[in-house]
Amino acid sequence: MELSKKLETAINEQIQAELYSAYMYLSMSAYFEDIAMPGFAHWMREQTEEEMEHAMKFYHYVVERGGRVVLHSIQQPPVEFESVLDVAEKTYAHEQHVTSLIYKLYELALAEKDHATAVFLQWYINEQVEEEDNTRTILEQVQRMGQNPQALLMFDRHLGERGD
Ligand code: OFO
Repeated sequence: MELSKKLETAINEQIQAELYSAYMYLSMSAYFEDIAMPGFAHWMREQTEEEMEHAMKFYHYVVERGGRVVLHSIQQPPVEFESVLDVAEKTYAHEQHVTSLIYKLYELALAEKDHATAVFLQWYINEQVEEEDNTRTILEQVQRMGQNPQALLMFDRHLGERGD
């Protein structure tokens, strides 16, 4: 069974969304480099790599199903942020948004009776649980630190020491 046109289009849009996530996280990483928070920058580089993997997993899936990958343009991500807290809030909100996109895609796969795609998307559904959990945890930790620079610097060191 070939991938329906509707699903092909929707997955291509999701590839764009994943690449935008990578782009946005890389921009956040650059912001952290700029404010001398190398640990947070490292965390965001890791996020960037994960998003590239998410995009490529979809890419290979479209190819495997005999579809055509079409890459769309990626909008410019925000350059400036207010603070570490601002980035942490935006990251968590963004992951929640991505979860809603994955859910929509899953619902479309069910509506199209494409069970292979529904099964394939279950990996993303589980991955989003992890993504939301990680970003929510970091947000809560940053919220607890408030504007205490000492605590933020210690947390920055901790994030920098996490393995790649
Ligand atoms: Fe691809 O999960 Fe984050 O955005």
